[in-house]
Amino acid sequence: MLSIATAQTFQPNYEEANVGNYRLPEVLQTDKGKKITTSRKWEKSMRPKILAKFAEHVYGKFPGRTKDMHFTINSVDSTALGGKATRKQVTIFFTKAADSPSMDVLLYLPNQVKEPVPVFIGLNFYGNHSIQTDPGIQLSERWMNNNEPYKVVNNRATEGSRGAQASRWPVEEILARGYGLATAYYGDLEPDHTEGWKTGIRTTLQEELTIKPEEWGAISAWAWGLSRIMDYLETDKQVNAKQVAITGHSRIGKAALWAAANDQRFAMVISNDSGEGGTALARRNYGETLERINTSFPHWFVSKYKEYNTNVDQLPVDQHMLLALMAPRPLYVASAEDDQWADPRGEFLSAKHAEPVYELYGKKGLGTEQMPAIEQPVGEYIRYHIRTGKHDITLYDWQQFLTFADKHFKQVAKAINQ
Ligand code: GTR
Repeated sequence: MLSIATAQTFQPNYEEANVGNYRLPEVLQTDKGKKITTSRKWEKSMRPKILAKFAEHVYGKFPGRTKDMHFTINSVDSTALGGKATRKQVTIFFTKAADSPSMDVLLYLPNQVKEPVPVFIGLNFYGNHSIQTDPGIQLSERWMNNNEPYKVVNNRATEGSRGAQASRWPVEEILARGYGLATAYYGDLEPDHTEGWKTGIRTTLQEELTIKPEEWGAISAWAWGLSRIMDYLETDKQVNAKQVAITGHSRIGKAALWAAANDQRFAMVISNDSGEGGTALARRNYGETLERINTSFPHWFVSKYKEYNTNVDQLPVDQHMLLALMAPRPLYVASAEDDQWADPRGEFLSAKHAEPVYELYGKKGLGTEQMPAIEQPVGEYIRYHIRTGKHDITLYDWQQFLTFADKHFKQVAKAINQ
């Protein structure tokens, strides 16, 4: 929760002229000043070091899967959404105990495609039932933030919560273009409040994962869950697990980036409005700052991150280095014009400064020094757009992501046309 002092005194800077000077850590230079010039050296020495720095200073550890993790398929309905989709609901149990911590995965697959399909994967904010009005989706019984318009009452979803966030999940569009969609409620992993860790996996799985709750933050716990969904997808014969695009909006976009940094099975990475602690450069004083995010959401990051509250220049990494960890995979960074809190320019620059690593693989990035005009996406392996409107994920955003996926996951179009 916000401390009253910070809430009253924090004045975000929205003037480009007042951003101040900063020097980013070099993504291709070792601590001893040596230049990295090949993708091999990047992978062997530099990449692991940067990843370890993000774990130590920002997000905390990212453990492997639990030994006894297993899946239960609860339902498969091939007549979902008027016959267009197969809806699968799968529970991932993390241990073999009767009361094992678990997460519920909802998977939609397009019925018109017979081959294994590429899949978009992303966590949701209000339960699987919130992404569609589909009455067949199991209603989440977990704790969630109260929300009047979404009919979340006493921290629980109600029947009226179905489809509450449907505008953020254009399922029919995704399916029509030949993709599947996998999602789970982020609160299955850790409820998003300062005490959430006490009931989330950072506590319930500490023995299985041999990790203490304070060794990772909520973002890392959510990211870990994304990898566990991937574990399931790898077992599903209707899914092309080599073509899974990880997506996420805002805080879940931060989690998606951290998951993809650790887990290179995600073949494409999409960050939507992820801002501070996501794609935006930490060193730019614009909109939300490192100090402010640590004050509002102390549970998201490890406590060491707070040491940089007032001296961000000392942080051994910046967010362009996180984006560089996505290379050579296609990466999409999306911003919104009215989401100045997330610092769209800082998101663009972060993508820009990740380019040298893509270049080591001969992959073209944004291909421009200038931030593009509104709704004029740019770039090849790193793509960027800024759309009109507020902090949100919209049909426009998804349409760009789908086109990006069509381009990089080429055989999709072929499969549909057969
Ligand atoms: C804001 C937070 C942002 C972003 C956003 C969200 O309040 O300051 O960093 O994560 O929440 O998740 O919608």
